[in-house]
Amino acid sequence: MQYQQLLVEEKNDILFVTINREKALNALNYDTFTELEHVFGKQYAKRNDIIGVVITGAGEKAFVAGADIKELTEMDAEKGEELSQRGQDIFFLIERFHRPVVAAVNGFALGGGCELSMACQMRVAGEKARFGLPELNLGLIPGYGGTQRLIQYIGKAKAMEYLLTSDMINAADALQLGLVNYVVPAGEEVSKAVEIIEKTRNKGPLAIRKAIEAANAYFDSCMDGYIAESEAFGDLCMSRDFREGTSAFVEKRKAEFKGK
Ligand code: DAK
Repeated sequence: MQYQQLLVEEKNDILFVTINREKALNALNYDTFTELEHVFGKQYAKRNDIIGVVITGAGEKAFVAGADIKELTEMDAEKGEELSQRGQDIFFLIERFHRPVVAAVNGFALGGGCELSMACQMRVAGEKARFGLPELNLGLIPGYGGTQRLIQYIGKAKAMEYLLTSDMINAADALQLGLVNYVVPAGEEVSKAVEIIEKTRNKGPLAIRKAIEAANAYFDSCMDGYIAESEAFGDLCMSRDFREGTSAFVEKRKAEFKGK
């Protein structure tokens, strides 16, 4: 697939995905969702050589200013539910990706943009970043997992406040609330995201995959996270990576993991 709405580049085993609709403040239209689905669900789903992904927005003003409001024409209940589920499924691909996905939030992250950032496993905010779920202003509610993930990150009391008032959350407050991992000077969001991903480079790839699966199981009502953790632990005990990791420790050398 030729990407029209995204810039997708690989550098030093890291994938950089930029939502590239600067004139519309990187609003997520239907085609952007299709391309994100292709990147995370097909093109890079089995690429074990990629050590992490950075998602950011083009320009200096916005990460993503929401779903493309101009595309949200009237729709019936069935179509609305279907589109919401489609968005949720695509964001699950990001949340469950086998390597860390870090959002480099370089400006407004509103509505679907805030939801996209929350589907990433970590968030680095620039000083000018603003998060918010303003859907109620449009007579809607967040439809791409926002009602669920905001509570997961900041707890129900503050999440209810931001959900019901549509107030924006500035970078300093986002850090204090636990919504973002770091706040950095504007322009340094991507390099900080890369720094985090680089710290995971030499870990066992299978262990990283299983850690992500087990952590996500905590939030999956169909799963028991403790059982998921034990199963993942058992699987890893059978891996060559586990034998390599323990042998390398005993032999006082650097482990060379093969992801097997
Ligand atoms: N969609 C489309 N275009 C947008 C946009 C958006 N979300 N946000 C900004 N733009 C466009 C503006 O229309 C403008 O385009 P032109 O007029 O120049 O053609 C350009 O980007 C620059 O924006 P502004 O001129 O407004 O820039 P300002 O600096 O004055 O203001 C702002 C920046 C971010 C405060 C403002 O643009 C703004 O309030 N934007 C809208 C924020 C927002 O409400 N986002 C949507 C949240 S609701 C659904 C599932 C989910 C959703 C909906 C349905 N279903 C399953 C059916 C989710 C919806 C949302 O995300």
